[in-house]
Amino acid sequence: MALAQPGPDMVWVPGGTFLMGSDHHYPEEAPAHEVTVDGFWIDRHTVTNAEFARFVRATGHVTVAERAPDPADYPGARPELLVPASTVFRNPGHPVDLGNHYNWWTYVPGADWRHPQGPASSIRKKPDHPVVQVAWADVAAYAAWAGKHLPTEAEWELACRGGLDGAEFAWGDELNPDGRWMANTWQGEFPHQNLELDGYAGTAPVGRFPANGYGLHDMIGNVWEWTSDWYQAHGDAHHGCCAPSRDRSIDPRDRAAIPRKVMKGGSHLCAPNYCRRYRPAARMAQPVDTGTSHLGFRCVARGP
Ligand SMILES: [Ca+2]
Ligand SMILES: [Cu+2]
Repeated sequence: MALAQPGPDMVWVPGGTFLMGSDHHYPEEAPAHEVTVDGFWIDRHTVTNAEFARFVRATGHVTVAERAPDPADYPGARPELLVPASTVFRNPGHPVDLGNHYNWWTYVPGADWRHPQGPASSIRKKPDHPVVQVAWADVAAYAAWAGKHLPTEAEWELACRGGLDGAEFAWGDELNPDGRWMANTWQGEFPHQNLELDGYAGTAPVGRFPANGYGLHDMIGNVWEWTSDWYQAHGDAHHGCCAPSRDRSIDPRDRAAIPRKVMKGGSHLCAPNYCRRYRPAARMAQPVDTGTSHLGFRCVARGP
């Protein structure tokens, strides 16, 4: 299916030069540097469960989480982990050591996009929530089917800033202007106390929070979003020799040597006491084989 004309569910982001990254937060965001991007179309909201279901019906696509991993790809992995499964957030119900993310992330057999919290969960009442538990191969297949692409990190960040170059947040410099919640994040002490002051404990239906300056919803919070860039620390690109590459995106401690993409935007799990990544400059590395209960995506279309 080719994209003839972007529909009303996409908006045009004018190209230009903007300040990407930040010198005031996590090291992987620095240094702030000027980047020039051509104009492009981008989805107004993240791809929903209903939209992903249409793609699966049309193509028969089976997601990464629904397939058993090949033992050859995961040397040393315990056999009981080589089953269809995905990564689910579980509220431990009490304070835990924040240095160990296994205190709230669990690898759950049977978790997939139709069962985002595990086999007993369902998306039946969540057609308008962002699809989650999708790995890179899944989102790339969706984009190809839709005649679109995944955004580069620079495209994504330019779109997220909504015309407010250099601002802290996608809506300005205050987290809660006039006391309002502008995105679905985490209030309270992560990971055990979710005060839900913004109205949502987990994902929210798309479009429930105010749009940014370009008319885009949920660029910040709700779910992290895949981008097409191989992960590299900004600092390496600026002080080192090399352009980002698939091989250099691999965490040297990872025995399976899974390459990593950049994900952006933060999620409903981002909390002041743990992860202040509800900002346009924030970024994290995500292994391409791994979907989670707080990671989704949206697409772009380029050219006239
Ligand atoms: Ca929330
Ligand atoms: Cu976070």
